[in-house]
Amino acid sequence: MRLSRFFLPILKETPKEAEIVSHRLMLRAGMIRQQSAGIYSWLPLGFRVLRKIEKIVEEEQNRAGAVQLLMPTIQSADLWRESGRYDAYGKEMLRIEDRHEREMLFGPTNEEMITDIFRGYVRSYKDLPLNLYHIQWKFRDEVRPRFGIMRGREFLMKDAYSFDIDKEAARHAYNRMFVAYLRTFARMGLKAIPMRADTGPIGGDMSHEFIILAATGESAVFCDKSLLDMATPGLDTDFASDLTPIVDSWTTPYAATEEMHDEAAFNAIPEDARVSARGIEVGHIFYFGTKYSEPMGAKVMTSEGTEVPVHMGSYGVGVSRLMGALIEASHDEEGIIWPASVAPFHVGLINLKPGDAETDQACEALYQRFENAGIEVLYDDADTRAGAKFATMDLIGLPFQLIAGPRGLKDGVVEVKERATGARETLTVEAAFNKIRDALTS
Ligand code: 5CA
Repeated sequence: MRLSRFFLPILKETPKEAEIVSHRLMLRAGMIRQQSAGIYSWLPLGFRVLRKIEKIVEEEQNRAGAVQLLMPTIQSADLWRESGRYDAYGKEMLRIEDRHEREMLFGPTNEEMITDIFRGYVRSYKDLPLNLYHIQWKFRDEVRPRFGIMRGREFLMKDAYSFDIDKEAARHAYNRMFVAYLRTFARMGLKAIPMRADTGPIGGDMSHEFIILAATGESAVFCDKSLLDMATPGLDTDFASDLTPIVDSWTTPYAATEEMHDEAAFNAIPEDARVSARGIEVGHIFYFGTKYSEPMGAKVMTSEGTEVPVHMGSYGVGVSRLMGALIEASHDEEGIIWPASVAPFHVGLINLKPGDAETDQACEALYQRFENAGIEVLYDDADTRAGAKFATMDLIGLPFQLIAGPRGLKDGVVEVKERATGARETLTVEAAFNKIRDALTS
């Protein structure tokens, strides 16, 4: 992508309304724009990151055996009356009336709708286990939308729903999502800690929140330090196998959110292993048995020929919130530092002297080579000051910068800067290309 043809509305001033660094940086880097309280447009740079996050979430959901579909944002109130949640959900639900005076709502979550789909088709234990998910916009009329997209009113969520014949099978479905979540967040370079959590309006008796430790996190959390160094389950994880040992290893050390905190249990661990911090909830998984299937009549035939309500769980990932969490976890004074897996582009190619024939030619050739190699490059071909170019590249945080100017090119060299470390190297054009390509494909 050529910067001259891209839409990257960088803000010079630090926006006053933004209280936390991720919100400030997303506004300054032209990634999002607030349209109403807690409702944002995703500008091209932000949208690219959102898609990358979605893709990782999708790949890991698919790997764990979940099947993707897409449900609408608008739901009928009648469906929610069946579960009893229409009135219970309160003011957080955005209620709408259509032209026929039918009561509708903008979905804050989809337990009812997925249960309706399930009961419409599935009759037998032979069709289980089943886990269906989608990535769709949700609306919750939060009392205090804040911190930008971190606590929005409209936000993008991945929500999966599992259906099993009994509690034991449902536990396996829960474990699969638990492990998929560990992998998902690790692939984004995040350390997410599963913590025992309250179930709130979703319900159920078993639940974990996946928490990123960050000073600006909204919740107080408590955990054992050992969880910070646990190894993530690898690519070779067999999701059909018994995942209990993995889940046990992650749930045995103490970890709980404020609502579930047990001071005595926490104090029983050695003082130097106690972590009391703040955290950002990027995922939340629930097992709630027959809470929805029973009232909504989602039943299946067992192998013995009896009919039973199906056991369910639901599993959410805050896809849009993750972008804020990623920035909170990885930035410096100059701006964002994206991990390569979610970076909007991999390389920023800086032409220090557009209009200079030799520099233009070298940059064009590099631009094409990167594109042909499947490496996403943002080519700053704009006629602006070098200082402004560097500041913009640092702000938007692409993993590598390749800086080319007439002086270096006279000697056949360019500069490569690694955003995360700030390390700079002067290399031949060939060596610079190879270095970046190898680093991104290793
Ligand atoms: N149906 C269940 C799981 S599928 C559910 O709705 N769970 S939830 O309420 O915990 O939300 C799932 C995830 O969405 C949360 O872990 C959080 O990361 C994200 N989320 C929730 N509310 C917001 C919000 N207002 N803004 C941004 N992300 C949010």
